[in-house]
Amino acid sequence: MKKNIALITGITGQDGSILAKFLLKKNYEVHGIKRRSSSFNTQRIDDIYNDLHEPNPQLFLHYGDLTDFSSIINVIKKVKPIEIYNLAAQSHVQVSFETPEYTANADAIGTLRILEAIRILNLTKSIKFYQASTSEMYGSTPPPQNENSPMKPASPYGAAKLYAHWITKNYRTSYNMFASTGILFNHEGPSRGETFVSRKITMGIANILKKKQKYLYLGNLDAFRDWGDARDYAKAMWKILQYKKPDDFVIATGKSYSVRKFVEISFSLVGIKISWKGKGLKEIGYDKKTNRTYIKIDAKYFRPQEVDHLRGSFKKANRILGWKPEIKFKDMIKDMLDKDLGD
Ligand code: NAP
Ligand code: F7E
Repeated sequence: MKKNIALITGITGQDGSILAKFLLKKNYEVHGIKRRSSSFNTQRIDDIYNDLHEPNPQLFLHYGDLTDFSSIINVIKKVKPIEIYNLAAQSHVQVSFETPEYTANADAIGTLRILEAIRILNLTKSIKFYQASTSEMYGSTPPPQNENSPMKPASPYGAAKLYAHWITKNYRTSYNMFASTGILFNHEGPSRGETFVSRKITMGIANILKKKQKYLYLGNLDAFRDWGDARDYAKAMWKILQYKKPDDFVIATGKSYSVRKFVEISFSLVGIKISWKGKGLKEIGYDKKTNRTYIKIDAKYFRPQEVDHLRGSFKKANRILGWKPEIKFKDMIKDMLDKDLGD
């Protein structure tokens, strides 16, 4: 029987690595695009990568970069996938304020490059394309956000992703391509990048308990996010491409918590009750029993513009794809803490 072949851009990232494992379990042949870097950047997929000299390899890596059209078109031509998951991106919102042009090049034009490669290679009828859209596209639109909510991005990242979202929809309509988007709200887990707030908190706690770090420095504690578990969300990406027609789907949990609450729950899981005192940059999070300070505020973690509150409605995905989040918020934090305490 002919194998399903998937190509994942961003395979070395959180979602790419989880999706690769998910697709391998479904018996796909999985190809991934990785960037050249001066040291190894495949830690998240090392456990599934077999030496190609061994019999029957199922995972293949190709050098490429979303800012380099020739690498994109060559990989697609060589691999001829039936599904492409475009997960590669400069995905850090704060970093996008410092590298706005690069972020637009990789996240916005990078998506266009893939769509153009598919069109130029005359593969529009044989490839299903998935675009990793994001709740950051909603920006200042108040919750709950769904597929029809206005999109008012509040960062170079959000704006670049909105271009990618719309160009995907355009190629769907203009060229009758199977091009879908998943508008995913924040999703985390033990392999989350260390500078996103969730992982920064769980790693910070582990480092404090191991006496490797004294304080956890954070920015805005009062933003609300709808945090799900990346393992549930990888499943949603696959389901989106298995639906009979291309479409757009919000993937979220429908619940939101503040960063402050994330901190309180995480510390409570290691037996520390956090209280707060002070205001603004002088605010601290501390343990009343011991008077030990754990959290301090650093102005450098505040963004030029904040997205105040994201909480998604996943009704459409539930109704059409039968998808719902399975892993509970607290269990996800526990898994992250277990990983960081064990490292
Ligand atoms: P991530 O951990 O930051 O991974 C990003 C991946 O993209 C990495 O493999 C990275 O390679 C690769 N990459 C970056 N720039 C590239 C370029 N110019 N060319 C080729 N590859 C490049 O992100 P993630 O959390 O897995 O998110 C996956 C996708 O979903 C991203 O598009 C993100 O914007 C989007 N998204 C994420 C969330 C979330 O909460 N996680 C929510 C909504 C949407 P290196 O390993 O070499 O850096
Ligand atoms: O920030 C606040 C920060 O960087 C969450 C990406 O995956 O999800 C992610 O973007 C909140 C923000 O994620 C710190 O101001 C406070 O309000 O973890 P984050 P994000 O910006 O929501 C979306 C859906 C994506 O698509 C993105 O790719 O936490 N915050 N103090 C902090 N954030 C960070 N990073 N570091 C702090 O010290």
